[in-house]
Amino acid sequence: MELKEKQILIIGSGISGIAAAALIAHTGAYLTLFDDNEKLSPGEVLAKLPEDVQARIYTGSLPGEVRRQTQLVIVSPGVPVDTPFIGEFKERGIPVWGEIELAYRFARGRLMAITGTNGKTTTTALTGKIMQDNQKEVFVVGNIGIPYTSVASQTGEASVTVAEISSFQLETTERFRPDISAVLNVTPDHLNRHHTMETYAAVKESIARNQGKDSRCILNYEDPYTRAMGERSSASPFYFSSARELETGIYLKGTEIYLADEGAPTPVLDIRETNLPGIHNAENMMAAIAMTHSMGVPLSRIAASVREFKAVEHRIEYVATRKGVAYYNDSKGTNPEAAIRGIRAMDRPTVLIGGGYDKGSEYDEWIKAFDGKVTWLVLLGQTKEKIADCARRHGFTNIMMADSLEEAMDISAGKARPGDAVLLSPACASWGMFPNYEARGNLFKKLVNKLED
Ligand code: UMA
Repeated sequence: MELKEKQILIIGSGISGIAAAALIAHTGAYLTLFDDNEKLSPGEVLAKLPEDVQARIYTGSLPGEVRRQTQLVIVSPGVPVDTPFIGEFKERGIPVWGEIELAYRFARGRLMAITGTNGKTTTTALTGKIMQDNQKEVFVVGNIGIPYTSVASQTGEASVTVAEISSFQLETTERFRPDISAVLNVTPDHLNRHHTMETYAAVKESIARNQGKDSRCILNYEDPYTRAMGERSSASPFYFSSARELETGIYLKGTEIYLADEGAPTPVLDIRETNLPGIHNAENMMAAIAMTHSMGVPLSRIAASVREFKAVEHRIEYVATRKGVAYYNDSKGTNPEAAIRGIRAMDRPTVLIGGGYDKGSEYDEWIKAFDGKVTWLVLLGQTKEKIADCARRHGFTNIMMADSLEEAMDISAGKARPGDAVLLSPACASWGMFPNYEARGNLFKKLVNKLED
């Protein structure tokens, strides 16, 4: 689509909206940037835009005249698309693209795209590392925190882009067609946005919708949703399994990962040689290995990169298991949005340690993301009363107060049952109690390692 002189409306002034505006700015299109948050002033949005980007800016509400002029809508991932506001554009036949679709139309080179309910950030980071170790121009983008639009114009024919794609982002794709895709698993999540599991799974499945049989979609054989996707996919399914040997595919046998792809099974690596503990991580590794192998990277080189890979410290970092309870350090979850990712990454009942320095954040969305998973909330720091009030307003009352991280750990270890997780993901900065989040995370890890097994 020729964008020159088109009236384009970008919705959302978070990192996606700003990057989308910067990408379109030089096409000769007329840009309008709208954010429905009435607490934001147009001046604050303007300050986020690069100096050479010209756009009309509206916050709170959008005048009818601007809506009527709009010829193309670009939505940020956080914008739900089944609302009357978006419906009005669709009824008039105005295309509504996500920021990912926009980036895809500008991008060059090969694209590897990963989705799934859990593990997609680790798999994307690992796939990115394997490719970066073996290829010159590799971009790692998407839900992982770097908008695809922010790199799209830098990509060339020789580039490889590794993209973490969320269900929010898939909802508004159209031509988006990865050269290789992966759907790691589908378990209940984001149901407030997608309403039913069927819709949510269908959105995930759409990652491979435009692929042909000449390209692969990597799928989890042990997940009923993703196994079924392979049976009807227009792409070539290639399965991974942590529970059985596959005739063709990649699987875990004991602690060894084997790949069987047109030939006898080849051992790739022993998961004990890696820094990624747990079966869920074996699955993430298998997906990354299958994807990079399908891109032509030799297995020995893939194995070397996987052995070197370290999960990002303090970011949903697995620390240890004590008395059947898995401890996770997400000290880098210093704001509610980051902490939402922390809690979403948990796949079991969780005792959550939160609270810290007051940055004036609102905690409603974080509390809503608890989604029945949080059994106890253990609070510390300046924000503890504010968070407790907010949690109670949302009907969550299993709250304990602590005066120090040491006390919070004692309480959490007492409340957690075997099979549970304890997660430090404070949604607040560490200041006032620690010099920085690293110090907070390091103390947490020290306390975990001191716990008796
Ligand atoms: N807004 C509107 N109208 C709406 C909704 C939001 O105007 O109907 C405005 C908000 O007021 C705010 C802005 O849009 O100013 C925020 O946009 P956004 O929520 O799309 O957030 P971005 O900053 O652009 O970040 C998004 C992803 N956010 C979400 O999907 C909610 C980031 O994933 C992603 O890293 C980033 O794009 C780059 O691709 C976050 C996430 O929580 C981390 N993802 C979910 C998850 O992992 O579970 C899906």
